[in-house]
Amino acid sequence: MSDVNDYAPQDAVKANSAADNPIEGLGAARTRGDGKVKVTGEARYAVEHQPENPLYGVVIQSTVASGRISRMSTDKAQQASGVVAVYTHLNSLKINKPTAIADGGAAQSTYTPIQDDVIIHNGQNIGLVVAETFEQATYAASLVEIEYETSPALIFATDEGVEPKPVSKQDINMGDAQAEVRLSQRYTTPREYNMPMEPHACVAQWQDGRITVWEPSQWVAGAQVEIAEWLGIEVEDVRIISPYVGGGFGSKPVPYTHVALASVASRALNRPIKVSLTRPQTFTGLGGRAATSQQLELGASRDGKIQAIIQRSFSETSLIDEFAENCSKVTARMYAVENVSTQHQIRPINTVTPGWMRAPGENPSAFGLEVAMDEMAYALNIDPLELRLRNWADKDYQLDLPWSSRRLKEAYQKGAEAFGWDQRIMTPRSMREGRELIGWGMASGTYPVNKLPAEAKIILTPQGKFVVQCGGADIGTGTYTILAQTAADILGVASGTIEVQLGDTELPRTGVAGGSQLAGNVTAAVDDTAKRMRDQLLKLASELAQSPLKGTPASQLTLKGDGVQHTQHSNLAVSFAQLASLAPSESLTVKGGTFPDDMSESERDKMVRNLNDGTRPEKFSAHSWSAHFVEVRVDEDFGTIRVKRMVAALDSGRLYNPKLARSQWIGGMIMGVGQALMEEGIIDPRNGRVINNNLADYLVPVNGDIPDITTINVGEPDFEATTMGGKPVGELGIVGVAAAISNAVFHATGKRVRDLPITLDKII
Ligand code: MCN
Ligand code: MOS
Repeated sequence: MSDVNDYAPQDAVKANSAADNPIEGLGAARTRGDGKVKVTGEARYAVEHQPENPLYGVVIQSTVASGRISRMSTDKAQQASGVVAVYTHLNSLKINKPTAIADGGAAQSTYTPIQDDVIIHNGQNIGLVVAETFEQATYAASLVEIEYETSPALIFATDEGVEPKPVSKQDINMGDAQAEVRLSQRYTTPREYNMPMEPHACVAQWQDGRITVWEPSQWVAGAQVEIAEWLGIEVEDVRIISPYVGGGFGSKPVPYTHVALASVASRALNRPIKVSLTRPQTFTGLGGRAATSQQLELGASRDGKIQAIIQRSFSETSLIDEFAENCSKVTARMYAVENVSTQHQIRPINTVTPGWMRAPGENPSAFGLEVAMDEMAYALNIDPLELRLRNWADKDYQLDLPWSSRRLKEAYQKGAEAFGWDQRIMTPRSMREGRELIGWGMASGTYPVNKLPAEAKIILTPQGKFVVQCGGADIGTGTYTILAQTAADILGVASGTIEVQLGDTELPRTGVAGGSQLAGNVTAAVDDTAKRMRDQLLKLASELAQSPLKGTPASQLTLKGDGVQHTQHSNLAVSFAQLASLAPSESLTVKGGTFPDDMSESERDKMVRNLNDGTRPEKFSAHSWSAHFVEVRVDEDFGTIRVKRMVAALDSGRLYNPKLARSQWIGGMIMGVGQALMEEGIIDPRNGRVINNNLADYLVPVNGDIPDITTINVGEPDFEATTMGGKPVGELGIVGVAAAISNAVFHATGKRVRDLPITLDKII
């Protein structure tokens, strides 16, 4: 991998080097503050929390896809050594059905385990064995005897069969577009899995009518609601603790049924319980990205103006929940096309309810559209980049709104330049080196700006240090680091001296680390809070009886050098530690945030507990943008595909931390390589079992698969998009990568692969 220093100079934000930005505020390429505790193992992940006298729970999963449990015997398991309880539908341990997100709740799946004998998918969580040790529970789980009465199962979503349900439909202006050149193709993506390093594992501890759950969470406020619903208790009686998350990639916004089992079992037994899904169990204990299929029809004039797009797409969902991996999210937005008709349907089958996975919707949507654009470029014999420029959207045609900012042309230009795109010979199979066919492909990507208010708190400690608190998560993204940088800017201290606390329902209200919005939401909240703290400190310095600055108007004071100084006479000063010792302690905690001042506490709760309450800028259409350029090498004899180079130019607005933004972008791009070339859940057509349910068979890229990656920042602060001027980063990097790779493989081989992943059997 290339050196982390090759991110572009930050022209967007003035100060970038330590010399320019000694406090390492926003815009500085500061190294992650949580890096050391993670590398040294000091950081405790959820299931590493060791309560006193814990029990261990092991989940039992079904081995058929459809039907009912006709007989179950837990006798042998219950008699095994160390076993404390075996919970199945045979006991009457109640779990309430949680409210789905669509209905204002926090449940991504409404399945409630162990309430009946019905089986709706293979690998369904149907029991929990609880023992004194993990090994005892694992062994006892193998002793549970289960027989099934199976019924016919729908294993794959297809064109035929199930009654589809349209979830989105749009006709921008379907006039009778006359197109000289038409193409119509189907693009598919398989079932994919998030695969975070940290498995889904929790510790649930019931105590005195309340429950505390150490649960890796992208959204503690949501986890709190769902667990309260399962247990039938007040939301306030649930505490979620999640300071570190070992990756989620969309799989950890909400807890899944193993957490319901852990929570009710802890209450029933009145002891803390640890439950960890095994890696194979994570494939069906929660859902990954749904398989998708889209038929795209593009019509264009000979000179390369796209005149119409018609799209019909579907994705699979479970029999009980409506989850849509909406393939039309990008279709009407990327280009200036007047006539667009899209319809996305969901098709219920016998699977676990699918879930979010990095850029749900945008990701398969961009795969279809951006490969189709490449196909159109070849049909018209126009350079693929040139075709995109000829269809440049000067506004959002879908919403008929101006862009808040769209530096995609700059991205095309700078990306192409860095890649050397003008050296490309259009004809497939025309570039080679020895046995290797060389393919150059490109594609665009985008991700929308989502927004939600948030709260924060800042405390000045007796030692004169600042502590920033916020309920948001850091799932490996850098939230800890950028919040210290945000506060440092205002408080004038080095960001490394600021402690940030995150991931706890006891901390100030914050919404989800999802939809690539948390950075924008919480930097704005901390910025506001830090300004209130600054004003408070200036006031204290000028008013406290024993302050050396007493009587100096606050307007002549400033925060500098770890204290308050006179703007004219820097020797007139009081240190923060000194102020802390002089001031009443309640004056040293300041709350702030971005909720409207008059909004009630309960309204605020409702907002952070609801995934549908996010807002978008009203007068503008706000998005991040990207242009990907990829070189692949295909061995002509063996058909092996290697990615040789990747260049991406990206517009995420202002970067709060260019080093972390780059790390996020390349993380997304690497995931895109996996999606393009490797990732595919292989399902047994006989019984719906996920065959490759482990990291040896479900392939994700390793170091050796990843080439040189160049990222070029073309963003500029966009204050129409967000308060702090930044746009989404976390999910942007993956969108469009699979299309760019597929297009490169076509250029190398002449073989168009429309079904991911692009494995060698598809190009021979
Ligand atoms: N950032 C920045 N400038 C901006 C915006 C963001 O420098 N204008 C940087 C910051 O370091 C910030 C990070 O990028 O912490 C991500 O910010 P943002 O785009 O707001 O995304 P979220 O904080 O909401 O994080 C969630 C997002 C999502 S939705 C998925 S999926 C995903 C992703 O982040 N999952 C991840 N990146 C991940 N990275 C890791 N390591 N692990 C995951 O599970
Ligand atoms: Mo990300 S898939 O929105 O958690």
